[in-house]
This record gives sequence, structure tokens and C-alpha cells, in this order.
Amino acid sequence: MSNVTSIPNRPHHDAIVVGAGFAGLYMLHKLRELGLSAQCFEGGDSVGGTWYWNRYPGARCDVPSLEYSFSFSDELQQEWEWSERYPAQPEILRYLDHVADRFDLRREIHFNTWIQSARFDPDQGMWIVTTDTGETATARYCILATGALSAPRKPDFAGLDDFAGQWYHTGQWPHQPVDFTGQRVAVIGTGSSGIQVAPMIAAEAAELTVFQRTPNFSIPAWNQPLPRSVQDEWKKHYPRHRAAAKASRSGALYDYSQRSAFDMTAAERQAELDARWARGGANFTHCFNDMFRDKAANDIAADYVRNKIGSIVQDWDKAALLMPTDHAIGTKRICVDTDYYAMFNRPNVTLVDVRATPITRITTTGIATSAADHAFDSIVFATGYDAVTGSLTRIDIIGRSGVGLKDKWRDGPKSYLGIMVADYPNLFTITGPGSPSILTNVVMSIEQHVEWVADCLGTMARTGADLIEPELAAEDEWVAHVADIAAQTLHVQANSWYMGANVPGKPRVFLPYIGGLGTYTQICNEIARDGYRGFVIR
Ligand code: N01
Repeated sequence: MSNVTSIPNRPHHDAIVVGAGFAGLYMLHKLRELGLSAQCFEGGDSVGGTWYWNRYPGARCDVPSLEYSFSFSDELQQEWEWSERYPAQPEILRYLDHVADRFDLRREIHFNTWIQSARFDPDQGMWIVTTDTGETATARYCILATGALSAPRKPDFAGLDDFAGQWYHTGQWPHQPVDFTGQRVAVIGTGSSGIQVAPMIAAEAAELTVFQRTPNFSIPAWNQPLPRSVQDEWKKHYPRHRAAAKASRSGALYDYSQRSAFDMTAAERQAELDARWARGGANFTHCFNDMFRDKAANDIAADYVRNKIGSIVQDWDKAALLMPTDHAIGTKRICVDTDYYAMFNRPNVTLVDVRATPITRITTTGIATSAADHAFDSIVFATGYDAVTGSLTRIDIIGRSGVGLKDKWRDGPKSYLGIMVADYPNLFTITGPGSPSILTNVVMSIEQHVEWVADCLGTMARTGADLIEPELAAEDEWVAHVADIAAQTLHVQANSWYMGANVPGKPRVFLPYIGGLGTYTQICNEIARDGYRGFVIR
């Protein structure tokens, strides 16, 4: 379809896709449907993206299985059987392997290949990408399906190279199972990953020490096998469930309370919170409709969880340390756990508060804090990601006027709809900054982006256009809108990775669009219907 002349020794395609997780796989499928030639580059040796790398014990999604899956093929959603309420990492990876095979996607994927740079050549009107294996390829369109939580962050503790034991990052876990039996193990970090991995290690290791900087709110998962009857019934109504999820705020069928905390009596609030705790999962944070706008409403739910922590953890000093007090519940990503708080009742588990006694260095034998030297056989970094922008800015992306994306985003990411960036024609970001992405059931957000991009490319092909780029004014307006609606919430007050606060030097900007997936989808569709308002198409 493309009319670009191939440069000798550089394979030319209509589109290059970077990443073979949920987003890259579906994008490849849609490009094929459009009759466009595409190649995908993937750093891992198989598909899966986030779910390929995060193999740590206990890794599990906290969106229910029946929702955290593709909706684009009814055959696929009918034939796949989920075994648990929440899918564990091996099951999600099997699912994505199945998707890749079922739609015959592997033949267009180059595995074990990282894209190092992508440069737009304005004369040829194409992207030139280079890989870490020294190859280059060109394409009219470059689609970055690189994931929002895929650039792991290991803090620069002095001395790690001297550590005589083994160390791991949850986001780069070895393919072979790690045996912690009889070991003294440290887990640094108490976000979603740390809270999942720690109880698994505590059950196996001789001693576990959790290094906590900021306590997090966590809700029990109450994970359980998914009965066949429940699954069958759900599948009968998949079209209705999917439509409702896509129109919702979070892309998931949570039960969004329509009531303010202050329109309820104390007994009603207690009953609401009890019911949500008993059901478990992230749904808990939708207990009042003013949860994220009114600190007093939020405090009611936060106090409830703090009381729960106090009732589960027997040692009062530990319980007090585990109670978050520095942020409103849900303004840092809510965690969902299995036995996290109860784990602190085990005699082999110790909690170290690294705010009171910071880690000063890694030593040959373990971890030194300002108060003590701790000896370990293994250290697990559950220290998170350079979220949302990190997987994009670690690629050297150069736009039409020669400016690097990293430089353009020095004061915070700028993007129109989180899909395209002014001065970077024909470059698409799936679940990029300024889109709902990480605030939602990301599979639904990915489908929305991929379908929007595919429709856009289809329209361009039909009309003979070969270049699309957002107008700077439209981009500025969108960035301001994303910031405005975030500013109306409590989220902007927290030191979260949503705000870039976990990476020293990262600009303090709320990264996702918080207006909800349903609203966002309407906006994107209206813009397309208006002839791609805010975009220049040639
Ligand atoms: O990363 P995080 P994560 N010294 O950034 C601490 C998704 N996810 O991998 O809060 C000491 O949340 C840091 O402390 P602080 C989900 O969206 C989903 O756990 O910055 N500690 C924090 O405690 C999630 O939010 C699932 O003060 C340091 C921790 O490390 C996202 O991925 C499962 C430190 C990092 O927590 C990321 O989760 C897993 C330092 N120098 C992940 N630096 C499910 O679906 C950082 N920390 C269930």
C-alpha cells in the first residue's frame, strides 16, 4: 500500500509496532485486517509484555479475569477458560500466547530485539528505527505499544555491585523459579508488586525483612477459583458486559456508588464499607461518589482500612507503621493483596521503616540503614517503574524538526489525546500519557486506542493521505484539560508514580487522563467524526 521507495538493505513496511504485549498484539492484528504490512519488535523472547517480564511469585492482575481480556473476537472470549477470579501471571501469559498463535501473529514479530532509536525523515516522510542488534527498518507509521509500566526502576543504592548474594527486580524476574527456602530475604518496596511478592516469600524463606518507605492501602483480593457456572453465565452476556465496561470510568464493571458519604448515615456508611471489604478488590475505592474530591469523605474510607490493619496485625507498633497517613486512599494506586497484613504476624517477618532509618547502602552482606546492618542472602527490589513515559523516553525518538521526545517532554509529557505528539508525524502511542490507560482496566483502554488508530489509518488509506500530526494548539489544549480535571481531584496531592513522584527529577505532572474511559472514548470519536479535528492530515 505504501509508495515509499525502499532504501537498499532496509526493510520497509507500512507500519512498525514496538512491543508485543496486549497492545502490540492487537495492533498487529488490526494492521493485518487493514491490509497494511507491519513488523513488530519485541525485547523479550516471546509475547506478553508486562506479563512476560513480571514472573515474580504471587504476580496476579487485580482486574477480574473475565474482564481483563480481549473483547474484539467473540470466538476468543467464548473459547478461553479462566480458572480464577483474578488471573495469575502464568495464566495471562498462556492467554497471550494463545492469542498470538490463534491469530498467527508471531511471524511478524522480531523477538529479542530492543528498539533503540526512531527518527522521522521528513524528506521521505517515514520513520527509521534502529535496533540493539544493529539493524534498521523503515516504515510510514511507527506505533509504540511499549506499555505504561515496563521501564523498571532500581534505585541507585551505592554498593549493589558488591553484594555477594542474589538480587532481583519484580519487573525483570528470572524465567526459572527462584528458591528462597532457608534464606534471609529483603523486599524493598511496598507497592502492588511488593505487597504481592512478600507473603509468598515469607512462606518459603527463613526470614523476610520488608523495607517500607511509604505504607500503602491494600484491600483483600479474596481470590478464588472461578466456577464454571459463573463463567458460562457471564459469557452469555459478554456483549452487554463489555459495552458497559467500555462506557464506564474504569473500563471495569465496578459498582460506582452514586451517593456522597455525607448523604449516608454512619450506619449506612459502615454497611457500605463492610460490604465492599467483604467483596474485596479495587471496587472498594468506589464506595462514595465524593471519594476523590472531598478529603473528609475519603478519610472515612481510609479510617476504615486503617482500623482493619489494626485488627489484623497483632503487634501494635507494626500495625501503626503499616497504616498510611500521608495520602488519601486511592490517590496512590490501591493495592489488592492476599494475606499481606496477616503476614506481619508471622515470627519470621520483620518490618523496617526506611523513612525513619533510610537505606544508606548495599553492602557485601546485605543492606545498611542509618540504624543497623542487615544480612541477607537475597534482595528483591519491588521498587516500581518509570511509569507511563519511561518506556517511551528510553527510546531516542527524534521528530520532524530534529527535537528529541525526551527534550520536548522535559517539563512533562505533551500529547494530543495521549495518542499522538505534535512534531512527530505518523507516530502513535498506545495508552500514552494523557490517556486513561493506567487508571483503567488497561485491556479496554488498549482496545479503544488500537481501534481508533486503525480507523484513522483506514481513513487515511481511503482518502489517499499519508501523513497525520496533531496541531500544537490542539495538543496544548488537551494537556491543559488533562491537568485541569486532575487538579479537581485529591490525586494531585499524593506523591505517587501517577505524579512522577517516584523518579527523582521527573516533572511533577499527573500523567493519565482522569475523566474516565467512557468520556474519553466519546471525545476521541467526536474528534474523528469531525474530520480528525486538531490534526493536520496530508
Ligand atoms: O511499584 P510502585 P509496583 N527506597 O511504584 C518503594 C501495577 N501492578 O511495581 O511509595 C525505598 O507502586 C516505593 O516507596 P514510595 C500497578 O498499577 C499491578 O509495586 O515511593 N523504597 C513503593 O513502596 C502498580 O501501582 C499489579 O515511598 C523505595 C515501591 O518501592 C504498578 O504496577 C501488580 C525506593 C514501589 O511501588 C507499580 O507497582 C503489580 C527507595 N529508594 C503491579 N524507591 C496488580 O494488578 C521506591 N521505593 C495486582
